[in-house]
Amino acid sequence: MKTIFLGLGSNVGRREEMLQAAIDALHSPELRVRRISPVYETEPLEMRNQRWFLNLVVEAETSLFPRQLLFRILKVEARLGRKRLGPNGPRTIDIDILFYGQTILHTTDLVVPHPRLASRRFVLAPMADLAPEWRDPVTRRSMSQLLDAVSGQEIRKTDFQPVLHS
Ligand code: PH2
Ligand code: MG
Ligand code: MG
Repeated sequence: MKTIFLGLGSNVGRREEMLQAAIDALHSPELRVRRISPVYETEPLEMRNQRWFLNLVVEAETSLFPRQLLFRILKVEARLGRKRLGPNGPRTIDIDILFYGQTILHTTDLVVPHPRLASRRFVLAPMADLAPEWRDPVTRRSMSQLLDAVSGQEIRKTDFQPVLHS
């Protein structure tokens, strides 16, 4: 079993319901969701004139290999009605693999850890809430160190907390 961290985001429709539905759909015998971070409302990065996102991170344990995990995620995204409107279009749900244990992986369809996580407060803040001492195997820095080094993106914690159904 590997410990993994997934980043979830939604900026279309009923964002809270999308996040809860995604967590419910991910949770399975091969992918046990263990913890859910606080939810942040976050200014869109790398895309202009869009609604703010709700973002969170989940910690899970999985017996799936990285590409199996990717295909599981793509299925869940499709089931929740994600339409791919270009790389930076608005999204009902986006699920990204942030970390797969301490594994570093570069293939044409999958790069882990997520290549842009070190510059994204919307990833680092919920990551640091769950696992401040977790180290990025690429930079060797902890989540709280990486979070301290980012600036510029507006985020705020919300009152919404998804639940973990067994
Ligand atoms: N996802 C992106 C690009 N920009 N900005 C925020 N605030 N939250 C996201 O989840 C996000 C983004 C690409 O997937
Ligand atoms: Mg993404
Ligand atoms: Mg994605």
